[in-house]
Amino acid sequence: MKESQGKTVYLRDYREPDYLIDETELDVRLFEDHTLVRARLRLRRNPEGQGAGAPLVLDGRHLELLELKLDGALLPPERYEVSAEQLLIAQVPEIFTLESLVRIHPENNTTLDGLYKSRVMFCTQCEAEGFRKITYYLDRPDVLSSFTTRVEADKARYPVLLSNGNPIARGELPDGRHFVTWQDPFRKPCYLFALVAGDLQAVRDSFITQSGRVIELYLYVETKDLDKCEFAMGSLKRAMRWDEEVYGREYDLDIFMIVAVDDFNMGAMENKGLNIFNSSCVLANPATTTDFSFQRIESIVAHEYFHNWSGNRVTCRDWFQLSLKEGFTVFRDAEFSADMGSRAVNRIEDVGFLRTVQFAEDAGPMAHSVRPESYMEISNFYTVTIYEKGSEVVRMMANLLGPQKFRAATDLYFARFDGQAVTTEDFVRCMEEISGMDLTQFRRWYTQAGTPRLTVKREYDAKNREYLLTVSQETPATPRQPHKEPFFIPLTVALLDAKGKELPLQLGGNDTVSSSKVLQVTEATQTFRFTNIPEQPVPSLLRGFSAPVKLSCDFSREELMFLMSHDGDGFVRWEAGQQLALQVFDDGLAAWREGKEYAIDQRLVQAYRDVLRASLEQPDIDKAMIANLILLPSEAYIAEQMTVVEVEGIHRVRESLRRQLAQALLGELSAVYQANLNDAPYEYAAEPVAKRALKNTALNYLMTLQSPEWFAAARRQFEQANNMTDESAALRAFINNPCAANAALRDELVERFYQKWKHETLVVEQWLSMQSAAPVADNLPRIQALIRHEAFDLRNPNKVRSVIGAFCNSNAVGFHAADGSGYAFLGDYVIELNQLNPQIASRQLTPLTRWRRYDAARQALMKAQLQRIMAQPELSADVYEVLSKSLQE
Ligand code: B3K
Ligand code: ZN
Repeated sequence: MKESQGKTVYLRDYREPDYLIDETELDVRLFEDHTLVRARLRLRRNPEGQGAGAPLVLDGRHLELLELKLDGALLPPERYEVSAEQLLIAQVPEIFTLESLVRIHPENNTTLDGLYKSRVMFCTQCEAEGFRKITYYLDRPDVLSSFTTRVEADKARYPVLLSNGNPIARGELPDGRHFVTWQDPFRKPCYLFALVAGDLQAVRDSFITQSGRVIELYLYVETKDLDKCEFAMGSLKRAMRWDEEVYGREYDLDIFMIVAVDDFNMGAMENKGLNIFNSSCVLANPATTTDFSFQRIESIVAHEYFHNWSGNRVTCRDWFQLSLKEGFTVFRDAEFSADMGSRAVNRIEDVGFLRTVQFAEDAGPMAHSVRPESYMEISNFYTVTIYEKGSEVVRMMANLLGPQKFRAATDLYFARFDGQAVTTEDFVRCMEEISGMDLTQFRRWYTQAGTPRLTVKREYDAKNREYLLTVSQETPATPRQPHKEPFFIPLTVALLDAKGKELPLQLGGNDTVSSSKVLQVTEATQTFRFTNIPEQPVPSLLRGFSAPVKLSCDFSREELMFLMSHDGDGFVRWEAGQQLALQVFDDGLAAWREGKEYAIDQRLVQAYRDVLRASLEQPDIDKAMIANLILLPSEAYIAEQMTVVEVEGIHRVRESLRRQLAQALLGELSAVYQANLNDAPYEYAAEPVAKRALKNTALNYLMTLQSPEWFAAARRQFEQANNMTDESAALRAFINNPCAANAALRDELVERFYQKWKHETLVVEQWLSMQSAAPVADNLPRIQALIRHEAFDLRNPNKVRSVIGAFCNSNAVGFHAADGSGYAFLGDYVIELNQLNPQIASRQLTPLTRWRRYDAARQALMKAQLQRIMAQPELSADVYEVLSKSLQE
């Protein structure tokens, strides 16, 4: 165990910094076997700090201090103390210059945090606390400084030298070296610092802002990737325009740069003026990239760009406020994507993700509120709760305020806090000030963890023509929060008449009439009384997923079919289909438990048939929506509904439902497959994307039939596809529907795909993850073979995610094999990764932490792995925090 391990940081201990850093001058000299970093800091005592006498304590992690000067004079060793984590100088003047020289080793830095080497290039990742691995500093987001950075390196190997802001000097040096000096005119916290050095090519473009300024845009990549830049550049320009139009936000610097890096812990990083991207989140072309990845790239490029205002110009006071920038920025990128494509489908996909991944987090040992109270390792808090639930919280406020007031509130927020480091409270107060609403109770969304459960009971009073909705809420306990107060839940509802038309709604005589209402649920139980309701309606509840809650209402299957085909709200239509399928699934599971055959409820078949026919008969229908409507709930979502997850049952019953649907709907599915074939040149646009999605969903059903006809069709698609979406979908249809009859053909196609694409790293990552994620029992030997494959590299996070992450998170029957082999496999690699890259190790650990959800035998096996990892010497703080929280009684 390390010193820092097990130390908890609390929000309540927040103090202003004792010193401020007005100016930061860095001189970074890169060599193959070490790097020298000289930092000249203009410091002054913070009038808001502890006052005179406070020692100067700088963060600095495992730095080799070579020299330290205060106001130009060398400091003798007795004037300061150096530890593994800090540099302390007991006595310093009010205002002074501190100059340090340290030696670091990016060439050996496998954590990919701080300054490190990704194959042939140097790059940085400083958020949250990586800057302290580069130099001694006040590494906290509320210390904002002006940065000037000189980068020096060998010119032949590293012709391109980048940092934040504008280049102000460059020159040649002896021994084939050169330098470039960059100056960032905007004060920023050090987590937004970035540096890149490499043999990179630039794709250039420009953007004219709404006020007429010309911004130079650069996308830096290795030569091999020059053919994959066009799309991200287009996305960037669309995002820049959108932020001007929707939020009135214009870009501020004259240059905006993006760099693609192969080894990166997460998706991308919003460093000021110099975004660094995981190459998988920026590089794209039709031959190598799926529609899904195009969509993801567009949203991540936009997300990082949007941070320039929501994160960089207005930043976080401390890391407990992380959702201030992340929740808000996810909301911004989700709205951008909705505006660029199908709003309903985007919403369905986002909700699907939230409800499986975030709800599971909220129900597990790492549950935390959107503004957490404490952490051990901040890297563990870049979570779906901070990001996705945080975005839902912003969305609820945006909906409550309405578009004009929300825009006025964000204008106020950006104007008031520009150049400052602030809190989620500051954000909420802007919402309150502009709207005049009291958001006191609403703030519980920031402080209480856990997913509220809403139960809706309905009653029609024909005599008084009244319809009553009684809504109860209850939130289960989460670690360190045993008792929950009621949330303020905006519940959007409509009432449909027998024809599916929205009835005019009025809550009592004085209420204005409208076709849908936002019910303000604030108490444990509350009744809403709609007046003048002429007939027994079907309620359309939680429209647009108006709050991140679990909702239950005792709908009949006929009502769900009705909502699925009639509701005007895309989310409710999809959700009705999911609930209908869940009810049918439950029947199937009950039969499976008794060892009986289950014949599928024809109502589900009919509902899917109606949807498929509509797609054939109505040319203008949104086919992406159709593709979503005929998807059964995922295994993960079904598992979410169970107290004790029945791994085998879920898989078997769901597979049987898929097969029975395919048999019953063979005619419709084949017609849909044929109708959506397209040999036009590839285009990434709403309509062709939707057609591909629907066609490939149909193919995946049809492959369950195990018939030569569909093997041939999938093979044809594999061989003739002119784009990666169709090529990989055809291969996936084989991999995800394994059977003896096509095993040899599948293996042949898997190998052919690899041989064709082995020089395209991003395609190889997809190839690895397709095989690893396949929901197939007894698949571990294949996964182990992939780990030994030449394409695998434990030091590369994308490869780890593609094999270990895909297997443990997506193949439940494989990972949860009753003999515990899946758990031991993950245990082995977490132990190795703990040494190499603690952030990745702790992420990969997640599925083991959910042990409480499984049967006693699996619980014991999962816990045994957690304990085995816990017993390792030298556990990182990252892994230790997750282990200790998940083993707590
Ligand atoms: N802000 C970064 C995430 C940094 C993660 C540090 N462990 C990317 C983003 O959310 O845009
Ligand atoms: Zn972000």
